[in-house]
Amino acid sequence: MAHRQTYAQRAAKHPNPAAKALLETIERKKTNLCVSVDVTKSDDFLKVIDLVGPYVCMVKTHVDIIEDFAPTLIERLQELSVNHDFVIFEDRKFADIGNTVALQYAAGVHKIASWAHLTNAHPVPGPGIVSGLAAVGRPLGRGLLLLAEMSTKGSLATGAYTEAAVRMAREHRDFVVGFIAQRRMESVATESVDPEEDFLILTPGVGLDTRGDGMGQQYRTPKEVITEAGCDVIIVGRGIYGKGDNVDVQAVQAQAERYRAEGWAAYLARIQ
Ligand code: 5FU
Repeated sequence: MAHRQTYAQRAAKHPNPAAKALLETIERKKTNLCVSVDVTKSDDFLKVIDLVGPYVCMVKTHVDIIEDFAPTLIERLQELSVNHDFVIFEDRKFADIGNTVALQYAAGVHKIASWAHLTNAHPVPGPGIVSGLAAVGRPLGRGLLLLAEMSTKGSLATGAYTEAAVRMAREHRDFVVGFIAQRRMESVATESVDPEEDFLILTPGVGLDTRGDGMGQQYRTPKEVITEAGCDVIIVGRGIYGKGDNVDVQAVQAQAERYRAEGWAAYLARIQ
């Protein structure tokens, strides 16, 4: 099973360029931490990313929440991605027909496909959503994650829905590189498992100091997520930067290093 191997072993074999780059970055920087930068002002966005950059393998964005968005923000983000050596994941959660998501991915204000190494989609419309996004993203060497589960209380993405998401991913392994999920998916929908398949499991809902946010979010620790549930990347937002305004430089750096160290120790415990 993929999660018994090291990130380096998996990087060496992975056929998708974005997934390979992520696995290589994790190994090179010894971090499986992705920071989700959910702030609404460009200055705060760039400041938080610059502070957490040394500690992360990936930065996750919700670019549509930036109030003062301008195309130059993407240029700054790309510079930070190169300088700090991290992969960019736009958490767009596409959920429409193939033709529409292809347009949303390629065009509009944000032109996500031109800069996000990874993005994600809800499987709810059926496989056409993957074909639509793949038509845009595959020629660019991008990768897609399907939302097989969510971290929130009362999520409907369970049981037969999660199984259908896994089957959909197995039919599009050239572009679908993994899942947003709370556990590994190898044991889900087991009728057609290729022993060579290596889906990355990226997991939000991670916090060390609290178990929820009063709006449905549920937090687990890096140990629960990486060691016990076998996931590959911890996604942490407010646990690192709080509300994201009045950024306290030392506090943000200290939290980023704290989550990095916890996530990496949890990985070492898993592969030993
Ligand atoms: F798909 C999901 C999910 O199931 N749970 C999530 O929390 C995505 N997320 C995202 O991770 C959510 O949109 C936030 O951007 C981030 C979690 O932020 P937090 O501040 O760590 O709760």
